[in-house]
Amino acid sequence: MGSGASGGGGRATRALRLLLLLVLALAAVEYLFGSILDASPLKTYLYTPTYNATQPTLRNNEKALSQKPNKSPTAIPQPVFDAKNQTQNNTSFINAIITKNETELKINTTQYNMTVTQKSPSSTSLLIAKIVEGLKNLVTTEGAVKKQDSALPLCDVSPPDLGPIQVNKTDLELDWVEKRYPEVQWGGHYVPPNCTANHKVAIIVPYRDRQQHLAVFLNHMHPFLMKQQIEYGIFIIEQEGNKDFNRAKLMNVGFIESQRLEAGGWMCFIFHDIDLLPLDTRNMYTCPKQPRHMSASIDKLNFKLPYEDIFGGVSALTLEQFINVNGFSNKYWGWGGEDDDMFYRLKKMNYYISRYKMSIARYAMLDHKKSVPNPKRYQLLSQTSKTYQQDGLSTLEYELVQVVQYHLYTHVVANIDERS
Ligand SMILES: *[C@@H]1O[C@H](CO)[C@@H](O)[C@H](O)[C@H]1NC(C)=O
Ligand SMILES: *[C@@H]1O[C@H](CO)[C@@H](O)[C@H](O)[C@H]1NC(C)=O
Ligand SMILES: *[C@@H]1O[C@H](CO)[C@@H](O)[C@H](O)[C@H]1NC(C)=O
Ligand SMILES: *[C@@H]1O[C@H](CO)[C@@H](O)[C@H](O)[C@H]1NC(C)=O
Ligand SMILES: *[C@@H]1O[C@H](CO)[C@@H](O)[C@H](O)[C@H]1NC(C)=O
Ligand SMILES: *[C@@H]1O[C@H](CO)[C@@H](O)[C@H](O)[C@H]1NC(C)=O
Ligand SMILES: *[C@@H]1O[C@H](CO)[C@@H](O)[C@H](O)[C@H]1NC(C)=O
Ligand SMILES: *[C@@H]1O[C@H](CO)[C@@H](O)[C@H](O)[C@H]1NC(C)=O
Ligand SMILES: CC(=O)N[C@H]1CO[C@H](CO)[C@@H](O)[C@@H]1O
Repeated sequence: MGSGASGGGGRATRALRLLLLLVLALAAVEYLFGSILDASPLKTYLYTPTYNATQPTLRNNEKALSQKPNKSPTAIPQPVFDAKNQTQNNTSFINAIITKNETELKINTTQYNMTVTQKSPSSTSLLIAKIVEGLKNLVTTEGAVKKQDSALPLCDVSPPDLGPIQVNKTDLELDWVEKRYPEVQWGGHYVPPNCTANHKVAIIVPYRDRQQHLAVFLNHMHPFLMKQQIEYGIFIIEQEGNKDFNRAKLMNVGFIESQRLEAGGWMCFIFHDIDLLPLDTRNMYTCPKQPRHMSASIDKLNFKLPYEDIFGGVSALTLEQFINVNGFSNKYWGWGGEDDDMFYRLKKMNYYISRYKMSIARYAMLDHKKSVPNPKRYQLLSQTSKTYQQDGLSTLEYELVQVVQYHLYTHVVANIDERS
Protein backbone atom coordinates (compact mmCIF):
# COMPACT_ATOMS: atom_id res chain seq x y z
CA MET A 1 0.00 0.00 0.00
CA GLY A 2 2.61 2.48 1.00
CA SER A 3 0.82 5.44 -0.56
CA GLY A 4 1.09 8.62 1.41
CA ALA A 5 -2.15 10.03 0.03
CA SER A 6 -4.40 11.63 2.57
CA GLY A 7 -7.61 13.65 2.66
CA GLY A 8 -10.83 12.98 0.72
CA GLY A 9 -9.17 11.20 -2.18
CA GLY A 10 -7.36 8.89 0.22
CA ARG A 11 -10.52 8.07 2.09
CA ALA A 12 -12.40 7.31 -1.08
CA THR A 13 -9.69 4.95 -2.30
CA ARG A 14 -9.68 3.32 1.05
CA ALA A 15 -13.41 2.81 1.06
CA LEU A 16 -13.21 1.37 -2.42
CA ARG A 17 -10.45 -0.94 -1.37
CA LEU A 18 -12.43 -2.12 1.63
CA LEU A 19 -15.40 -2.81 -0.57
CA LEU A 20 -13.24 -4.84 -2.90
CA LEU A 21 -11.83 -6.76 0.02
CA LEU A 22 -15.28 -7.53 1.33
CA VAL A 23 -16.36 -8.90 -2.03
CA LEU A 24 -13.22 -10.98 -2.20
CA ALA A 25 -13.74 -12.16 1.33
CA LEU A 26 -17.23 -13.38 0.61
CA ALA A 27 -16.10 -15.08 -2.56
CA ALA A 28 -13.26 -16.74 -0.72
CA VAL A 29 -15.53 -18.00 2.04
CA GLU A 30 -17.79 -19.39 -0.62
CA TYR A 31 -14.94 -21.27 -2.25
CA LEU A 32 -13.17 -22.37 0.84
CA PHE A 33 -16.21 -23.66 2.56
CA GLY A 34 -18.71 -24.08 -0.21
CA SER A 35 -18.09 -27.76 -0.42
CA ILE A 36 -18.64 -28.19 3.29
CA LEU A 37 -21.64 -25.95 3.57
CA ASP A 38 -23.45 -27.18 0.50
CA ALA A 39 -22.70 -30.66 1.48
CA SER A 40 -24.24 -30.52 4.89
CA PRO A 41 -26.97 -33.12 5.08
CA LEU A 42 -26.40 -34.82 1.77
CA LYS A 43 -22.73 -35.15 1.31
CA THR A 44 -21.42 -35.08 4.79
CA TYR A 45 -21.60 -38.51 6.26
CA LEU A 46 -21.78 -38.50 9.97
CA TYR A 47 -20.77 -41.73 11.52
CA THR A 48 -21.11 -43.08 14.94
CA PRO A 49 -18.61 -45.85 14.74
CA THR A 50 -19.62 -49.30 15.77
CA TYR A 51 -16.72 -49.42 18.11
CA ASN A 52 -14.52 -46.77 19.62
CA ALA A 53 -11.18 -48.14 18.64
CA THR A 54 -9.26 -45.77 16.48
CA GLN A 55 -9.05 -47.24 13.08
CA PRO A 56 -7.02 -45.16 10.70
CA THR A 57 -7.77 -47.37 7.76
CA LEU A 58 -11.50 -46.96 8.03
CA ARG A 59 -12.90 -45.84 4.73
CA ASN A 60 -16.18 -44.89 3.35
CA ASN A 61 -16.38 -46.91 0.20
CA GLU A 62 -19.03 -44.82 -1.33
CA LYS A 63 -17.49 -42.63 -3.93
CA ALA A 64 -18.70 -39.14 -3.67
CA LEU A 65 -21.30 -37.48 -5.72
CA SER A 66 -19.92 -35.03 -8.08
CA GLN A 67 -20.33 -31.39 -7.50
CA LYS A 68 -19.09 -28.48 -9.45
CA PRO A 69 -18.18 -25.20 -7.88
CA ASN A 70 -21.28 -23.16 -8.47
CA LYS A 71 -19.59 -19.88 -9.19
CA SER A 72 -17.48 -19.01 -12.11
CA PRO A 73 -13.87 -18.61 -11.14
CA THR A 74 -13.49 -15.75 -13.54
CA ALA A 75 -15.49 -13.59 -11.15
CA ILE A 76 -12.44 -13.35 -8.96
CA PRO A 77 -9.71 -10.96 -9.90
CA GLN A 78 -6.40 -12.71 -9.90
CA PRO A 79 -3.51 -10.35 -9.40
CA VAL A 80 -0.35 -11.42 -11.11
CA PHE A 81 2.13 -12.90 -8.73
CA ASP A 82 5.30 -10.87 -8.88
CA ALA A 83 8.17 -12.21 -6.90
CA LYS A 84 9.97 -8.91 -6.91
CA ASN A 85 7.02 -7.08 -5.52
CA GLN A 86 6.82 -8.52 -2.09
CA THR A 87 5.88 -5.40 -0.24
CA GLN A 88 3.19 -7.20 1.63
CA ASN A 89 4.17 -8.43 5.03
CA ASN A 90 0.98 -9.25 6.70
CA THR A 91 -1.43 -11.94 5.69
CA SER A 92 -3.70 -11.74 8.69
CA PHE A 93 -6.45 -10.87 6.28
CA ILE A 94 -6.59 -14.44 5.10
CA ASN A 95 -7.26 -15.56 8.60
CA ALA A 96 -9.88 -12.96 9.06
CA ILE A 97 -11.73 -14.48 6.16
CA ILE A 98 -11.46 -17.93 7.48
CA THR A 99 -12.73 -16.71 10.83
CA LYS A 100 -15.72 -15.10 9.22
CA ASN A 101 -18.38 -17.46 10.29
CA GLU A 102 -17.14 -19.68 12.96
CA THR A 103 -20.50 -20.80 14.26
CA GLU A 104 -21.55 -22.31 10.99
CA LEU A 105 -18.33 -23.96 10.10
CA LYS A 106 -17.40 -25.54 13.35
CA ILE A 107 -17.77 -29.26 13.06
CA ASN A 108 -19.81 -30.37 16.00
CA THR A 109 -17.84 -33.11 17.56
CA THR A 110 -19.73 -33.31 20.78
CA GLN A 111 -22.42 -35.34 19.15
CA TYR A 112 -20.41 -37.64 16.94
CA ASN A 113 -17.25 -39.51 17.50
CA MET A 114 -16.28 -39.10 13.93
CA THR A 115 -17.08 -36.75 11.16
CA VAL A 116 -16.48 -37.82 7.63
CA THR A 117 -16.74 -35.53 4.70
CA GLN A 118 -16.20 -36.59 1.19
CA LYS A 119 -16.22 -34.81 -2.03
CA SER A 120 -15.73 -35.54 -5.61
CA PRO A 121 -12.60 -35.00 -7.62
CA SER A 122 -12.65 -31.32 -8.14
CA SER A 123 -10.44 -28.48 -8.99
CA THR A 124 -11.73 -26.31 -6.19
CA SER A 125 -8.33 -26.64 -4.59
CA LEU A 126 -6.91 -24.90 -7.58
CA LEU A 127 -9.32 -22.09 -7.00
CA ILE A 128 -8.47 -21.96 -3.33
CA ALA A 129 -4.85 -21.55 -4.20
CA LYS A 130 -5.68 -18.88 -6.71
CA ILE A 131 -7.66 -16.99 -4.14
CA VAL A 132 -4.95 -17.24 -1.56
CA GLU A 133 -2.60 -15.99 -4.21
CA GLY A 134 -4.80 -13.05 -4.96
CA LEU A 135 -5.28 -12.08 -1.37
CA LYS A 136 -1.65 -11.95 -0.56
CA ASN A 137 -1.20 -8.91 -2.73
CA LEU A 138 -3.77 -7.01 -0.78
CA VAL A 139 -2.08 -5.69 2.26
CA THR A 140 -4.52 -4.45 4.79
CA THR A 141 -4.30 -3.46 8.35
CA GLU A 142 -8.06 -3.38 8.68
CA GLY A 143 -8.26 -7.12 8.26
CA ALA A 144 -6.43 -8.00 11.40
CA VAL A 145 -7.61 -11.10 13.17
CA LYS A 146 -9.83 -10.28 16.02
CA LYS A 147 -8.43 -11.62 19.23
CA GLN A 148 -10.92 -13.72 21.01
CA ASP A 149 -12.11 -12.24 24.22
CA SER A 150 -10.86 -14.41 26.93
CA ALA A 151 -10.74 -14.13 30.65
CA LEU A 152 -7.54 -16.15 30.71
CA PRO A 153 -4.19 -14.39 30.82
CA LEU A 154 -1.68 -15.02 28.06
CA CYS A 155 0.50 -18.09 28.51
CA ASP A 156 4.10 -17.64 29.57
CA VAL A 157 6.45 -16.90 26.70
CA SER A 158 8.73 -19.54 28.13
CA PRO A 159 6.60 -22.16 29.85
CA PRO A 160 7.96 -23.81 32.99
CA ASP A 161 9.86 -27.10 33.23
CA LEU A 162 11.19 -27.32 29.70
CA GLY A 163 14.24 -29.40 28.93
CA PRO A 164 15.54 -32.74 27.65
CA ILE A 165 13.08 -35.63 27.56
CA GLN A 166 13.22 -39.34 26.80
CA VAL A 167 11.58 -41.07 23.90
CA ASN A 168 9.94 -44.44 24.12
CA LYS A 169 10.18 -46.20 20.77
CA THR A 170 8.32 -49.30 21.92
CA ASP A 171 5.42 -50.26 19.66
CA LEU A 172 2.13 -49.12 21.12
CA GLU A 173 -1.56 -49.67 20.52
CA LEU A 174 -3.44 -46.57 19.42
CA ASP A 175 -6.32 -47.48 21.74
CA TRP A 176 -4.02 -47.36 24.66
CA VAL A 177 -2.54 -44.02 23.61
CA GLU A 178 -6.01 -42.54 23.11
CA LYS A 179 -6.94 -43.10 26.72
CA ARG A 180 -3.86 -41.35 27.99
CA TYR A 181 -4.73 -37.88 26.75
CA PRO A 182 -8.33 -37.03 27.61
CA GLU A 183 -7.48 -33.32 27.61
CA VAL A 184 -6.94 -33.40 23.85
CA GLN A 185 -10.05 -32.41 21.95
CA TRP A 186 -11.48 -34.38 19.08
CA GLY A 187 -9.39 -34.14 15.92
CA GLY A 188 -6.12 -33.88 17.84
CA HIS A 189 -6.78 -30.28 18.82
CA TYR A 190 -5.47 -28.89 22.08
CA VAL A 191 -6.04 -25.56 23.76
CA PRO A 192 -4.21 -24.77 27.00
CA PRO A 193 -6.81 -24.82 29.78
CA ASN A 194 -5.36 -22.19 32.07
CA CYS A 195 -4.01 -19.54 29.77
CA THR A 196 -4.50 -18.09 26.30
CA ALA A 197 -1.96 -19.55 23.90
CA ASN A 198 0.41 -17.20 22.12
CA HIS A 199 0.71 -19.54 19.17
CA LYS A 200 -1.73 -21.40 16.99
CA VAL A 201 0.10 -24.17 15.24
CA ALA A 202 -0.91 -26.83 12.72
CA ILE A 203 1.32 -29.90 12.76
CA ILE A 204 1.21 -31.34 9.24
CA VAL A 205 2.40 -34.94 8.91
CA PRO A 206 2.66 -36.55 5.47
CA TYR A 207 1.80 -40.20 5.81
CA ARG A 208 1.68 -43.57 4.13
CA ASP A 209 2.20 -47.09 5.43
CA ARG A 210 3.56 -46.11 8.81
CA GLN A 211 0.87 -47.35 11.10
CA GLN A 212 3.38 -48.67 13.59
CA HIS A 213 4.82 -45.17 13.89
CA LEU A 214 1.56 -43.35 14.31
CA ALA A 215 0.82 -44.44 17.87
CA VAL A 216 4.39 -43.82 19.00
CA PHE A 217 4.37 -40.41 17.34
CA LEU A 218 1.09 -39.33 18.92
CA ASN A 219 2.09 -40.69 22.30
CA HIS A 220 5.23 -38.61 22.19
CA MET A 221 3.95 -35.44 20.54
CA HIS A 222 0.83 -34.72 22.57
CA PRO A 223 2.51 -34.41 25.96
CA PHE A 224 5.45 -32.64 24.32
CA LEU A 225 3.24 -29.99 22.73
CA MET A 226 0.97 -29.59 25.74
CA LYS A 227 3.99 -28.79 27.83
CA GLN A 228 4.77 -25.87 25.53
CA GLN A 229 1.37 -24.30 26.22
CA ILE A 230 0.53 -23.72 22.60
CA GLU A 231 -2.73 -24.28 20.79
CA TYR A 232 -2.20 -26.93 18.17
CA GLY A 233 -3.82 -29.48 15.90
CA ILE A 234 -2.27 -32.65 14.48
CA PHE A 235 -3.09 -33.46 10.86
CA ILE A 236 -2.08 -36.78 9.34
CA ILE A 237 -2.15 -36.39 5.57
CA GLU A 238 -2.30 -39.74 3.82
CA GLN A 239 -1.58 -40.32 0.17
CA GLU A 240 -3.98 -42.64 -1.55
CA GLY A 241 -3.08 -44.72 -4.55
CA ASN A 242 0.02 -46.54 -5.64
CA LYS A 243 2.06 -43.71 -7.11
CA ASP A 244 5.39 -42.85 -5.51
CA PHE A 245 5.14 -40.96 -2.27
CA ASN A 246 4.98 -37.22 -2.78
CA ARG A 247 5.77 -35.68 0.58
CA ALA A 248 5.79 -32.08 -0.59
CA LYS A 249 2.47 -32.19 -2.36
CA LEU A 250 0.90 -33.85 0.67
CA MET A 251 2.15 -30.98 2.79
CA ASN A 252 0.49 -28.52 0.43
CA VAL A 253 -2.72 -30.50 0.85
CA GLY A 254 -2.24 -30.44 4.62
CA PHE A 255 -1.80 -26.70 4.56
CA ILE A 256 -5.08 -26.14 2.71
CA GLU A 257 -7.13 -28.76 4.51
CA SER A 258 -5.97 -27.84 8.00
CA GLN A 259 -6.79 -24.23 7.26
CA ARG A 260 -10.20 -25.18 5.94
CA LEU A 261 -11.01 -27.20 9.03
CA GLU A 262 -9.95 -24.65 11.59
CA ALA A 263 -12.43 -21.88 12.09
CA GLY A 264 -9.90 -19.34 13.32
CA GLY A 265 -7.22 -20.45 10.87
CA TRP A 266 -3.68 -21.47 11.77
CA MET A 267 -0.85 -18.95 11.88
CA CYS A 268 2.05 -21.33 11.99
CA PHE A 269 2.69 -24.62 10.18
CA ILE A 270 5.10 -27.30 11.26
CA PHE A 271 5.80 -29.86 8.56
CA HIS A 272 6.77 -33.01 10.34
CA ASP A 273 8.08 -36.41 9.34
CA ILE A 274 6.33 -39.07 11.37
CA ASP A 275 9.57 -40.87 12.22
CA LEU A 276 11.17 -37.93 14.05
CA LEU A 277 10.58 -37.36 17.74
CA PRO A 278 11.90 -34.23 19.47
CA LEU A 279 14.12 -34.82 22.49
CA ASP A 280 13.94 -31.43 24.17
CA THR A 281 10.84 -29.44 25.06
CA ARG A 282 12.81 -26.19 24.74
CA ASN A 283 12.55 -26.85 21.00
CA MET A 284 9.44 -24.67 20.76
CA TYR A 285 6.92 -25.67 18.13
CA THR A 286 6.24 -22.12 17.09
CA CYS A 287 7.12 -19.97 14.09
CA PRO A 288 9.81 -17.33 14.54
CA LYS A 289 10.37 -14.37 12.20
CA GLN A 290 12.43 -16.48 9.81
CA PRO A 291 11.64 -20.03 8.67
CA ARG A 292 13.00 -22.51 11.16
CA HIS A 293 14.62 -25.82 10.41
CA MET A 294 13.90 -27.78 13.57
CA SER A 295 15.34 -31.26 13.16
CA ALA A 296 18.97 -30.14 12.98
CA SER A 297 20.38 -32.75 15.31
CA ILE A 298 19.22 -36.34 14.71
CA ASP A 299 20.45 -39.39 16.59
CA LYS A 300 20.86 -41.54 13.47
CA LEU A 301 22.98 -38.79 11.92
CA ASN A 302 25.18 -38.66 15.01
CA PHE A 303 23.53 -35.39 16.05
CA LYS A 304 25.36 -33.58 13.24
CA LEU A 305 23.89 -31.27 10.64
CA PRO A 306 24.38 -33.10 7.31
CA TYR A 307 24.71 -29.87 5.30
CA GLU A 308 24.14 -26.21 5.96
CA ASP A 309 21.13 -25.66 3.71
CA ILE A 310 19.13 -28.67 4.86
CA PHE A 311 15.45 -27.95 5.48
CA GLY A 312 14.01 -31.47 5.67
CA GLY A 313 12.58 -33.55 8.50
CA VAL A 314 10.80 -31.00 10.64
CA SER A 315 10.44 -27.36 9.63
CA ALA A 316 8.34 -24.38 10.65
CA LEU A 317 6.86 -21.72 8.39
CA THR A 318 4.37 -18.98 9.09
CA LEU A 319 1.21 -18.70 7.06
CA GLU A 320 2.70 -15.67 5.36
CA GLN A 321 6.02 -17.31 4.55
CA PHE A 322 4.33 -20.38 3.13
CA ILE A 323 2.09 -18.34 0.89
CA ASN A 324 4.92 -16.07 -0.20
CA VAL A 325 6.97 -19.00 -1.48
CA ASN A 326 3.92 -20.55 -3.17
CA GLY A 327 4.10 -23.55 -0.83
CA PHE A 328 6.09 -26.64 -1.71
CA SER A 329 6.63 -27.97 -5.20
CA ASN A 330 4.08 -30.56 -6.36
CA LYS A 331 6.56 -32.31 -8.63
CA TYR A 332 8.76 -34.43 -6.39
CA TRP A 333 7.60 -38.04 -6.63
CA GLY A 334 9.75 -40.44 -4.63
CA TRP A 335 12.36 -39.69 -2.03
CA GLY A 336 14.39 -36.52 -1.80
CA GLY A 337 14.83 -33.04 -3.17
CA GLU A 338 11.56 -31.46 -2.10
CA ASP A 339 13.07 -29.99 1.05
CA ASP A 340 15.99 -28.48 -0.86
CA ASP A 341 13.46 -27.11 -3.30
CA MET A 342 11.78 -25.33 -0.40
CA PHE A 343 15.13 -23.99 0.68
CA TYR A 344 15.61 -22.43 -2.78
CA ARG A 345 12.16 -20.90 -2.63
CA LEU A 346 12.90 -19.35 0.74
CA LYS A 347 16.23 -18.06 -0.45
CA LYS A 348 14.64 -16.57 -3.53
CA MET A 349 12.27 -14.66 -1.27
CA ASN A 350 15.17 -13.44 0.87
CA TYR A 351 14.31 -15.50 3.89
CA TYR A 352 17.03 -17.25 5.75
CA ILE A 353 16.93 -20.43 7.78
CA SER A 354 16.96 -20.15 11.53
CA ARG A 355 17.78 -23.01 13.91
CA TYR A 356 17.97 -23.75 17.58
CA LYS A 357 21.38 -24.73 18.79
CA MET A 358 22.30 -28.35 18.27
CA SER A 359 21.88 -29.23 21.94
CA ILE A 360 18.18 -28.27 21.72
CA ALA A 361 17.25 -29.25 18.16
CA ARG A 362 17.70 -32.94 18.99
CA TYR A 363 15.53 -35.70 17.57
CA ALA A 364 15.27 -39.45 17.74
CA MET A 365 14.51 -41.22 14.47
CA LEU A 366 12.32 -44.32 14.31
CA ASP A 367 13.43 -47.28 12.23
CA HIS A 368 12.06 -47.76 8.77
CA LYS A 369 12.99 -49.07 5.38
CA LYS A 370 15.02 -46.74 3.25
CA SER A 371 13.02 -45.24 0.42
CA VAL A 372 13.97 -45.21 -3.23
CA PRO A 373 15.50 -41.85 -4.19
CA ASN A 374 13.92 -39.94 -7.01
CA PRO A 375 16.45 -39.84 -9.86
CA LYS A 376 14.89 -36.69 -11.30
CA ARG A 377 15.41 -34.61 -8.21
CA TYR A 378 18.56 -32.78 -9.30
CA GLN A 379 17.05 -31.82 -12.58
CA LEU A 380 13.94 -30.50 -10.84
CA LEU A 381 16.06 -28.58 -8.36
CA SER A 382 17.97 -26.83 -11.08
CA GLN A 383 14.68 -25.34 -12.29
CA THR A 384 13.21 -24.24 -8.98
CA SER A 385 14.18 -20.61 -8.83
CA LYS A 386 12.78 -20.08 -12.32
CA THR A 387 9.60 -22.09 -11.98
CA TYR A 388 8.41 -21.93 -8.40
CA GLN A 389 5.70 -19.42 -9.19
CA GLN A 390 4.10 -21.96 -11.53
CA ASP A 391 4.54 -24.93 -9.25
CA GLY A 392 3.11 -24.99 -5.76
CA LEU A 393 -0.02 -23.79 -4.01
CA SER A 394 -1.00 -21.89 -7.13
CA THR A 395 -1.18 -25.11 -9.15
CA LEU A 396 -2.18 -27.59 -6.48
CA GLU A 397 -4.86 -30.07 -7.50
CA TYR A 398 -6.02 -33.11 -5.62
CA GLU A 399 -8.99 -35.22 -4.80
CA LEU A 400 -9.99 -35.06 -1.20
CA VAL A 401 -10.97 -38.63 -0.46
CA GLN A 402 -11.96 -38.18 3.14
CA VAL A 403 -11.43 -36.31 6.35
CA VAL A 404 -11.95 -38.13 9.62
CA GLN A 405 -11.50 -36.64 13.03
CA TYR A 406 -10.23 -39.12 15.57
CA HIS A 407 -9.54 -38.24 19.14
CA LEU A 408 -5.82 -37.61 18.79
CA TYR A 409 -5.55 -36.49 15.17
CA THR A 410 -7.37 -35.46 12.07
CA HIS A 411 -6.91 -37.92 9.24
CA VAL A 412 -6.99 -36.44 5.75
CA VAL A 413 -6.83 -38.85 2.84
CA ALA A 414 -6.13 -37.38 -0.56
CA ASN A 415 -5.50 -38.71 -4.00
CA ILE A 416 -2.80 -36.45 -5.35
CA ASP A 417 -2.11 -38.26 -8.59
CA GLU A 418 -2.05 -36.05 -11.60
CA ARG A 419 -5.09 -36.35 -13.73
CA SER A 420 -4.37 -36.96 -17.36
C1 LIG B 1 -16.93 -45.42 23.38
O1 LIG B 1 -16.15 -45.49 24.55
C2 LIG B 1 -16.76 -44.85 25.65
C3 LIG B 1 -15.77 -44.87 26.78
O2 LIG B 1 -14.86 -45.90 26.66
C4 LIG B 1 -18.06 -45.54 25.98
O3 LIG B 1 -18.68 -44.89 27.06
C5 LIG B 1 -18.96 -45.48 24.79
O4 LIG B 1 -20.16 -46.16 25.03
C6 LIG B 1 -18.28 -46.05 23.57
N1 LIG B 1 -19.09 -45.79 22.40
C7 LIG B 1 -19.45 -46.73 21.58
C8 LIG B 1 -20.25 -46.27 20.42
O5 LIG B 1 -19.11 -47.88 21.72
C1 LIG C 1 4.32 -3.45 -6.96
O1 LIG C 1 3.88 -2.79 -5.80
C2 LIG C 1 3.73 -1.41 -5.94
C3 LIG C 1 3.35 -0.84 -4.59
O2 LIG C 1 2.28 -1.52 -4.04
C4 LIG C 1 2.67 -1.14 -7.01
O3 LIG C 1 2.55 0.25 -7.20
C5 LIG C 1 3.09 -1.79 -8.30
O4 LIG C 1 2.07 -1.62 -9.26
C6 LIG C 1 3.36 -3.25 -8.09
N1 LIG C 1 3.87 -3.83 -9.30
C7 LIG C 1 3.41 -4.96 -9.81
C8 LIG C 1 4.05 -5.43 -11.05
O5 LIG C 1 2.49 -5.57 -9.28
C1 LIG D 1 4.85 -3.72 6.23
O1 LIG D 1 6.19 -3.39 6.16
C2 LIG D 1 6.42 -2.02 5.94
C3 LIG D 1 7.91 -1.78 5.78
O2 LIG D 1 8.63 -2.77 6.43
C4 LIG D 1 5.85 -1.21 7.10
O3 LIG D 1 6.04 0.16 6.88
C5 LIG D 1 4.37 -1.49 7.19
O4 LIG D 1 3.84 -0.86 8.31
C6 LIG D 1 4.14 -2.97 7.31
N1 LIG D 1 2.71 -3.23 7.24
C7 LIG D 1 2.11 -4.04 8.04
C8 LIG D 1 0.66 -4.17 7.82
O5 LIG D 1 2.68 -4.71 8.89
C1 LIG E 1 -22.81 -16.84 11.19
O1 LIG E 1 -23.84 -17.78 11.14
C2 LIG E 1 -24.81 -17.67 12.18
C3 LIG E 1 -25.76 -18.82 12.07
O2 LIG E 1 -26.21 -18.98 10.76
C4 LIG E 1 -25.49 -16.32 12.04
O3 LIG E 1 -26.44 -16.16 13.07
C5 LIG E 1 -24.45 -15.23 12.15
O4 LIG E 1 -25.03 -13.97 11.95
C6 LIG E 1 -23.34 -15.42 11.14
N1 LIG E 1 -22.27 -14.52 11.44
C7 LIG E 1 -21.65 -13.81 10.50
C8 LIG E 1 -20.55 -12.95 10.96
O5 LIG E 1 -21.96 -13.88 9.34
C1 LIG F 1 -23.42 -29.99 19.18
O1 LIG F 1 -24.38 -31.01 19.31
C2 LIG F 1 -24.88 -31.15 20.62
C3 LIG F 1 -25.80 -32.33 20.66
O2 LIG F 1 -26.75 -32.27 19.63
C4 LIG F 1 -25.59 -29.86 21.01
O3 LIG F 1 -26.08 -29.97 22.33
C5 LIG F 1 -24.58 -28.72 20.95
O4 LIG F 1 -25.21 -27.50 21.23
C6 LIG F 1 -23.97 -28.65 19.59
N1 LIG F 1 -22.89 -27.69 19.61
C7 LIG F 1 -22.76 -26.73 18.71
C8 LIG F 1 -21.59 -25.84 18.84
O5 LIG F 1 -23.54 -26.60 17.79
C1 LIG G 1 -0.36 -7.93 11.00
O1 LIG G 1 -1.20 -6.82 11.20
C2 LIG G 1 -1.85 -6.80 12.43
C3 LIG G 1 -2.73 -5.56 12.45
O2 LIG G 1 -2.05 -4.46 12.00
C4 LIG G 1 -0.83 -6.79 13.56
O3 LIG G 1 -1.49 -6.80 14.79
C5 LIG G 1 0.04 -8.02 13.43
O4 LIG G 1 1.04 -8.01 14.43
C6 LIG G 1 0.70 -8.07 12.07
N1 LIG G 1 1.43 -9.30 11.91
C7 LIG G 1 2.63 -9.34 11.35
C8 LIG G 1 3.24 -10.69 11.24
O5 LIG G 1 3.19 -8.36 10.92
C1 LIG H 1 7.94 -47.77 26.95
O1 LIG H 1 6.53 -47.94 26.94
C2 LIG H 1 6.14 -49.28 27.21
C3 LIG H 1 4.65 -49.34 27.04
O2 LIG H 1 4.03 -48.42 27.87
C4 LIG H 1 6.61 -49.69 28.59
O3 LIG H 1 6.24 -51.00 28.85
C5 LIG H 1 8.11 -49.54 28.67
O4 LIG H 1 8.55 -49.79 29.96
C6 LIG H 1 8.54 -48.15 28.27
N1 LIG H 1 9.97 -48.10 28.17
C7 LIG H 1 10.68 -47.10 28.70
C8 LIG H 1 12.14 -47.17 28.51
O5 LIG H 1 10.14 -46.19 29.31
C1 LIG I 1 -4.87 -25.90 35.14
O1 LIG I 1 -5.29 -25.52 36.42
C2 LIG I 1 -5.79 -26.59 37.22
C3 LIG I 1 -6.31 -26.00 38.50
O2 LIG I 1 -5.36 -25.18 39.08
C4 LIG I 1 -4.67 -27.59 37.45
O3 LIG I 1 -5.16 -28.67 38.19
C5 LIG I 1 -4.18 -28.10 36.11
O4 LIG I 1 -3.09 -28.96 36.30
C6 LIG I 1 -3.76 -26.95 35.22
N1 LIG I 1 -3.48 -27.47 33.91
C7 LIG I 1 -2.37 -27.17 33.24
C8 LIG I 1 -2.18 -27.82 31.92
O5 LIG I 1 -1.54 -26.39 33.68
C1 LIG J 1 -13.89 -39.23 23.04
C2 LIG J 1 -15.33 -39.22 22.77
O1 LIG J 1 -15.91 -38.20 22.45
N1 LIG J 1 -15.92 -40.38 22.87
C3 LIG J 1 -17.33 -40.53 22.67
C4 LIG J 1 -17.64 -41.53 21.59
O2 LIG J 1 -19.03 -41.73 21.49
C5 LIG J 1 -19.64 -42.19 22.65
C6 LIG J 1 -21.08 -42.42 22.35
O3 LIG J 1 -21.65 -41.36 21.67
C7 LIG J 1 -19.43 -41.19 23.78
O4 LIG J 1 -19.96 -41.66 24.96
C8 LIG J 1 -17.96 -40.96 23.98
O5 LIG J 1 -17.76 -39.96 24.93
